[in-house]
Amino acid sequence: MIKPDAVENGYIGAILEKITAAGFKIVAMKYTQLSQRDAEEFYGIHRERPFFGELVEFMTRGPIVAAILEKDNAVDDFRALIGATNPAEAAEGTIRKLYAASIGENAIHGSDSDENAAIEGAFHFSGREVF
Ligand code: 3AN
Repeated sequence: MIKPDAVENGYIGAILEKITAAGFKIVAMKYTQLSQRDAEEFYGIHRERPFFGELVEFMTRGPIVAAILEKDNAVDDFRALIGATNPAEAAEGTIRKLYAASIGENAIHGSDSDENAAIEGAFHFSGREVF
């Protein structure tokens, strides 16, 4: 997901350019907005964390771009491309270093395993929206 902060700041195009230039194939994509219920479900694993309320509020405040990406070693390579959760710790040239302002508003989400990628893909897309 390209998160609400990056959408608000006009970074959709630049971020998609970095993703495709890094060799990822976009197999599904949509411009949408999460409801409170959607965000609570998507981030259910963080429900007990102190930042959960803030995270849900942030993720629902405006539109996002959701996508499913394909590549060999996609999870690890995408996490390398986006950089550390905290942009202050993200490597030079990573998406979060370039386009994110804080750990709470960090521009982009990437799945942390193939298993979660499948769950998160099915959360956003029906079978006929995946190519
Ligand atoms: P990542 O997105 O790098 O996998 P996670 O899964 O640890 O990071 O956290 C999920 C999301 O929760 C982050 N993308 C960020 O928006 C938010 N988050 C994580 N840690 C904090 C924190 N300490 N304060 C505020 N928000 C946080």
